[in-house]
Amino acid sequence: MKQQKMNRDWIATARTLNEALPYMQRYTGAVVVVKFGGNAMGDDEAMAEFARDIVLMRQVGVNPVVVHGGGPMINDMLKRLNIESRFVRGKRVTDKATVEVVEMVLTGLVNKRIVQAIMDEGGRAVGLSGKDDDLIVCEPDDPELGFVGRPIEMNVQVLRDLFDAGIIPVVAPVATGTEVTETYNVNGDTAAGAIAGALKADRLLLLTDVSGVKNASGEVVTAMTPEDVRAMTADGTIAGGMIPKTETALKAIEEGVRAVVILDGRVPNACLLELFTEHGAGSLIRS
Ligand code: X2W
Repeated sequence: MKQQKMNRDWIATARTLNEALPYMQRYTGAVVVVKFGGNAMGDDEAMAEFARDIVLMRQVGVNPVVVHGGGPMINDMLKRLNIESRFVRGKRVTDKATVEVVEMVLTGLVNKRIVQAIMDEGGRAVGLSGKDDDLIVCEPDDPELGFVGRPIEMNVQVLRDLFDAGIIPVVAPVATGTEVTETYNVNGDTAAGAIAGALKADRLLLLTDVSGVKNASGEVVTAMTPEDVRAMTADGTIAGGMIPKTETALKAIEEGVRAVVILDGRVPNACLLELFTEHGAGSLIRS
């Protein structure tokens, strides 16, 4: 009995690979920016699974870029250091002490955890922040937020150089300013959108902890246009934490990204489901 079941699973695996061929062909050479939010990062096993998906993408000829968040990890460290923190319109008010912790946690702990996970799955990953090779140059986003940056200049050649070398870039959303020694904390979605826009990526996948954009009856909308998003925002269907994500999506599409998908990163193999199966996952936004 057991033997038979295993045989059936192998056949299903072979069929899945067979059916994935047209999708793999479609995405050969494509640039896919994956925003991996702190809330979408699970335990070590989930991290390994995510890393495996990214390595598989690279293996079949996709150029993935991972842009990560780490809000919950920053919160933990600020708490340990007894530094109070608050958010205004979804962004962390960032003073000098906070920006130091943000840079340490994101470029240190979180970035290296993802790099290591990709290496452990047999890929090649290099971690960098927006400071490296001036990838992301910012100006202050809003005086009320302190050292929170809004990207004004992107230098993505370093990412193309890494693609050519077969290396997966893993980017922490910390940036440099126009003045020397400035450090900016950038919202992870904003950084991912700016990178995807500058690369004119084929896909921007925003991995989060919700299943997608929901309509008034609470069902996930699987495909929508920027006009649909604007209408759903105007009538209040899209609200709260979803707004920064849909705003990022609209801006990225304006800058030339072909499509943006907002999906649940906690679903196993969410990236593969989206790219390599007919099923797709989450909400796809495209003109
Ligand atoms: C974020 C950066 C990390 C982030 C922060 O300080 O939490 C701002 O709010 P998630 O996990 O994607 O939320 N920056 C300006 O975006 O993390």
